[in-house]
Formats: sequence, structure tokens, C-alpha cells
Amino acid sequence: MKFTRREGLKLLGATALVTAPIKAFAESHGGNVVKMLNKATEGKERQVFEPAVIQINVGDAVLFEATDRGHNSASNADMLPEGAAEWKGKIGKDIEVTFDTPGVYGYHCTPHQSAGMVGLVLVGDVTQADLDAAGEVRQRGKSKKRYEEYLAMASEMISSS
Ligand SMILES: [Cu+2]
Repeated sequence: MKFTRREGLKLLGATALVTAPIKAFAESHGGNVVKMLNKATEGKERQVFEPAVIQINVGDAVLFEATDRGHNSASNADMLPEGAAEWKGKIGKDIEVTFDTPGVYGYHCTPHQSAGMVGLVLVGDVTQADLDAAGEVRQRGKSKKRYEEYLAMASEMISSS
């Protein structure tokens, strides 16, 4: 099943009880919000994007929200669909990115890339071959481990969509 805007909103509605202003902000962005966090909401992972894997439609925007300070969202130059535009947010600032080209996008937080602060955006119809190609890109340190996890999650998301 595809992760539609409506479902995104429902999910956010369920998880944003603690932070009403964030929920309102999220609703104005179609529910496609990725938080930049010092610590994962669940578990003990630190320096994370949440959700780390997000599936959207072509033409949708994602708001990378500076929930905690000291983070940004920047595309990986070598993990973008052909012809797709790169982005680089300022540290500690929200950035909204619109995705007009389908495919798999890898991105990271500039100060915490080696700490594994990375994520994936899946835009439109993504195939397992696209994910495999993204998995071929060389990664270092903790980013490598996290991308392996995230690509496995992505694989499940596309197979159930
Ligand atoms: Cu960071």
C-alpha cells in the first residue's frame, strides 16, 4: 500500500500528541515531515532523522524540521536519481524540499554523517533495482550500517505498496 498524504496525516496525528505546534506545522506540509533529532523517539539511537525512510509521491514536498538544534539535511551527491536537484539546508534550520524526479534519494546531516545521521526519500514508483543501486554507493562508518537497515526497510515498503 502506498503511503498517501492522508495516511501520513493520520500517523502524525497519532504520534504528535506531545507537540501540538509540530502537528499543526506538519499538516500545512501534507504530513511529509522528517524530524532532525539528537535522540530517537524510541530506542537508544542518537543523531537520527525520523522517519529515516519516507515514501512520497512525485511532486510532494518534505519538510526537514529542525526539531533539535545542530542538524541539517543535505542530499548525497552520489545517491540521487539522474537529473535530480541537490539540496543543502542550513544547520539548525528547517528546509522544505520538493521532489519532482522519481527515484531513491540519500541524504545526511553534514556534522553527523559519520555518526550515521542519514536517511532515504523514496519518490514515486521505486523498484528493488533502484534500491540495489543506492546500496552500491560507498558509505563510511555508521552511515554504512544505517543505510543497510534503511534500504531493507525501503525494500519492505515498496513490496507492500
Ligand atoms: Cu545532525
